[in-house]
Amino acid sequence: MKKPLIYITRKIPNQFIAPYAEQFEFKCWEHENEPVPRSVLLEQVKEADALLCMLSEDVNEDLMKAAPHLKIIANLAVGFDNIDIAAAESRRIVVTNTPDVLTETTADLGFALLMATARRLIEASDFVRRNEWENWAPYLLAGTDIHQKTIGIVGMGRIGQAIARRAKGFGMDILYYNRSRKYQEEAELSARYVDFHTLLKQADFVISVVPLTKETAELFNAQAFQQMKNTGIFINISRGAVVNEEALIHALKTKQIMAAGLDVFAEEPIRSDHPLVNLDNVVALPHIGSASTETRTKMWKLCLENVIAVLEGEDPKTPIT
Ligand code: 8YV
Repeated sequence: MKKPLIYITRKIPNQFIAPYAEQFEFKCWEHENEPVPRSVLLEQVKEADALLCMLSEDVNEDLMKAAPHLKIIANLAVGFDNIDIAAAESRRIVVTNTPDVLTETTADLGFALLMATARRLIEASDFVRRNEWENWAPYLLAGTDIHQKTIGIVGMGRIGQAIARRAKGFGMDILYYNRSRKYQEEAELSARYVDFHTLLKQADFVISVVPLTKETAELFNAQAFQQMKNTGIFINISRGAVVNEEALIHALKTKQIMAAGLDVFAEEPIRSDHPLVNLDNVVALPHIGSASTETRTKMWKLCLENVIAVLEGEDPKTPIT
């Protein structure tokens, strides 16, 4: 009998697929660092029973049409804004993501960005590298404190809560805004539920942890940045498109807000001539929220477990719906 075919859109370390090689056939795009060209992808998924894909793939109706045998789409990410969920549902294709396994790693990165922007770590490191450290001076590269300040967490899901736990350890006041109020969690985290505008006005650090949806697209617009404190710092570890980048650039240039730490951008990857890269008050990272070796291993494994479960007629561990 023909083995079910699992198509993977990046080179996957062999150790992850080896345990399943007897029962399943694997076809993988040959590069780890380059996305599969669309035309190749459309051709290669033709016979696939399962698709294991990355955020960089637009999994739309055309792709699903090109893969008529598809039973599951397993995204190597917790976000799934790259997948047309309605189209998958109408074709009865299961969609899975990788929640939980990346929560703490992504929260670590969020906090690292917060600290790097507040204490100007990248600027300071570049200063030493450029051999400009000639004297000590009282306000040399002086940043702003983190402890005892107010953090405003926009999106109190798993990662938002993990950010709150870190903030609690730093003695911060915690405000949050979420679609629905989380009574139990807010009590445990000593977090206070406020509306979006109050959060913007009162927080010293505003951190975006919301998924990208129709409701959150450009949530952080000109009006939002105007409401933030002039000493405020904006951190984004969710999706670039929740921000109106023109408005953010304006707010940073005119010192409406003090700084931004960004792991995500509206169009990725960005190049070094992107206006957000060339501002001293921005720390820009290449979407590495969950990029620790340990977590990547867990993400690959979870994706494969989901794929195998569905191909064997069982329920996947982490379906989206
Ligand atoms: C991924 C992410 O690191 O999970 C998500 O939604 O944005 C990140 O964790 C990355 O995009 C890999 O697909």
